[in-house]
Amino acid sequence: MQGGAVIYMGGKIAVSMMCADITKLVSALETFERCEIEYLHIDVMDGVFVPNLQLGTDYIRQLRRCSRIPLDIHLMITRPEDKLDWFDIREGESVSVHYESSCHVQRALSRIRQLGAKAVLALNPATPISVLEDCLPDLDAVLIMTVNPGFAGQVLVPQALGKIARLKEWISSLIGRDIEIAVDGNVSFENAKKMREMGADIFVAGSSSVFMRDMALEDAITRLRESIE
Ligand code: S6P
Ligand code: MG
Repeated sequence: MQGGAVIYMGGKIAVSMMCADITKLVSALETFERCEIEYLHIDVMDGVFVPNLQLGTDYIRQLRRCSRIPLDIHLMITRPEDKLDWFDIREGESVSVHYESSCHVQRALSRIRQLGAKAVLALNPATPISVLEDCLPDLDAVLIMTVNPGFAGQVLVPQALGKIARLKEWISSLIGRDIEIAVDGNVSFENAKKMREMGADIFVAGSSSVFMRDMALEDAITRLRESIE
């Protein structure tokens, strides 16, 4: 290679902030900037759509003040179309809503785009990819849940791997171009490699990789990058 910057062509990493050690948040954010992490993944849970409560609107506002990394907001809430304005969504951010969370997902997706963010539709493990067909014009990416949403530290639902490959092929046969595929849940170093082979582009990294207890953040990020090259 002569001069010029090295261009990284591998998958992108979205670190799951719900798995971060709150006592080391500032230094973790510095590490993420240094390692050129592509997104901060924010899990928002309402205790209704999923049986858990997680990160709120004030946390999100404060995080924007502490980091320049774009947010990837994963809304696990019912009727997200009525609540999007709570999040002060910015241009360049990415926002996912669940197909299963509303009968008005198209309204939610088009509002997300209107706000300048990337519109992403998330599918639970048991939801077939065919439900995406009439949403494709409104989508910038699809989020394939590889665990049932609600908690970190779960085991991969194995059939979700084949779903990534089927989705990749189906989208290009239908519209003749690629739409980014994100994967979320038990994205371990080993699973990430398989997910990459199946066609995943964005990897949500939680307790199975970047936030492993016995590994330094920077080392874990390097290892994950190697798995998704
Ligand atoms: C789960 C949530 C995820 C988790 C992440 C945790 O409902 O959407 O984003 O935070 O999957 O990662 P891990 O490696 O613990 O499964
Ligand atoms: Mg998530």
